Amino acid sequence: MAEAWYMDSVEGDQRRPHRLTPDQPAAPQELGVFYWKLNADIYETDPELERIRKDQGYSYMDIISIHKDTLPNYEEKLKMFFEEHLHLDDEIRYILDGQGYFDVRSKDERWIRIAVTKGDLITLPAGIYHRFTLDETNYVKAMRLFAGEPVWKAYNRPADDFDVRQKYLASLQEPGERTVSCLR
Ligand code: KMT
Ligand code: NI
Repeated sequence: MAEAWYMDSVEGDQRRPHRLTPDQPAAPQELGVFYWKLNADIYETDPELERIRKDQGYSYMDIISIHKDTLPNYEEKLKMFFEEHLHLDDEIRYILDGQGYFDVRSKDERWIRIAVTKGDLITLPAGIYHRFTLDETNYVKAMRLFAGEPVWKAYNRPADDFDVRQKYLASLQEPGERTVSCLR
C-alpha cells in the first residue's frame, strides 16, 4: 500500500503533508481501498496492467494531466477535487508521473491521507467519502480507469442517504466480503 497517515486538523495549505506529531500511520485497505504497484515507464505495453484491466473489467481509460499549464480551468477543478464527495462507482487512478494525495474518511470520521506517486494504481470503493489534492510539486499525470462507460459525477457530502453509501458502510462490517481478484 502507498504510505498513508492520519492528518492533523491544522488549517492552511492543503498541499502540505499535514502529518501528526508523532506520525500516525494508517491502513486504508481496511476501508476497502485497493492498491497495486506497477512500472509506469512501460504503461503503454505493460502486460501486468493489461491483466488487471482484464480481471477487473476496467474497459475504459483516459489520461489526465493536472498542472496549471495543461488542465483547463485548473483552479476550479482543484477546488472540486478537494470537496469531500463520493461516487456511485469505484474511483480508479494509475499515477503515471508526479504525485498527489487522496484523502479518505476513516471509520471514525478522521481524514487519512494517502500519498500516491508514480507507479501507484489505487482504487477507492464506491460510496467512500474522499477528496484529492496536488502536493507542493503541483503536478500529477494519471490514467483514469473505469469499468464500463465512465460516470464521473461527484456527490458532495452529505450523501448519506444514497444506496451506495449505505452499501459501502455495510461492507465495512463484513471483512472478507470485499474481494478483488488480484495479485497482491
Ligand atoms: C479526481 O477525480 O479526483 C481526479 O481525477 C483527480 C485526481 S487523479 C490523480
Ligand atoms: Ni472522486
